[in-house]
Amino acid sequence: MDKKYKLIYFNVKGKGEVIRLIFTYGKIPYEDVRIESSQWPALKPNTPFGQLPYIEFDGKTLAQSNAIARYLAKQCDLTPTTDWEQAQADELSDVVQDIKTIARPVNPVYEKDEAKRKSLLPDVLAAVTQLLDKVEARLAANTSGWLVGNKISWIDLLFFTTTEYYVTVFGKEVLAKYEHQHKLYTRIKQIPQIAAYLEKRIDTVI
Ligand SMILES: N[C@@H](CCC(=O)N[C@@H](CS)C(=O)NCC(=O)O)C(=O)O
Repeated sequence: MDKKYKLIYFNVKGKGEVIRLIFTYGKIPYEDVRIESSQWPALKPNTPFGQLPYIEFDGKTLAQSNAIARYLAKQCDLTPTTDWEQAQADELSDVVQDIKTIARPVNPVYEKDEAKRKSLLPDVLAAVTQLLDKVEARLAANTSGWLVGNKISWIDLLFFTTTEYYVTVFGKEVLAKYEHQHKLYTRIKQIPQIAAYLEKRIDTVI
C-alpha cells in the first residue's frame, strides 16, 4: 500500500517549502497541514523535537527539514548519484543554512522594525554575497547546470527555495547578477509539475 504522507509546518515557505517541492516533483500525494501560530503552543510539546517541519506516515514521524528532504529524495530519484555528489549536496545544504542564519536579522518575518532592517541590509547582503558568489562559481563549473553531478537532485530544489528567499529579502536585482543561479531557478520553475504547483501555491511572503 502507498504511504500516506502528511507534512506539518507553518503557513510559510520557510524550511517546509523544499519538502513541498520534493513531493510535487515526485508526484507523491501528501497532506499539506499548515499550522497557525495560535495553534502552535499546544502542538509544540507533541512534535518530535519541538519544532516544525515534520512529516508523518505509516504511524511514524520524521523531523529536521534536511533529513526529511534526503529521505523523500530517495523515493523519487532526487538523490545525487555518487557518494561524493551526495557529500557535495550536504555541503551546499549547510551553505544554505549559513545564508539563512546570516540573513535572519533582515528577514521581514523576524525584524518588524523597517528602519533597523534597512540599516542592517548592506552588511548582511555583503556577507550573503560572498557565499552566493561561491555557489555561482560552482554552478558555472558544472556543465550540467545542476548544482551537483549531471542530474537534478534535492539540493537544486532546496536552492530554489533559497533563491526565492534571497530575492524576497534583498530584491530580484541580486538574482539578476547571477547568470547560472538565474538559469537554475528558471529551469526548475519550468518543470511541469512544479510550474503547476507554483501557479496555485498559497501566497506567503517568506
Ligand atoms: N533544524 C530544524 C529547524 C526547524 C526550525 O527552526 N523550525 C522553526 C520554524 S522554521 C520552528 O519550529 N519555530 C518554532 C519554535 O521553535 O517554537 C529543521 O531544519 O527542520
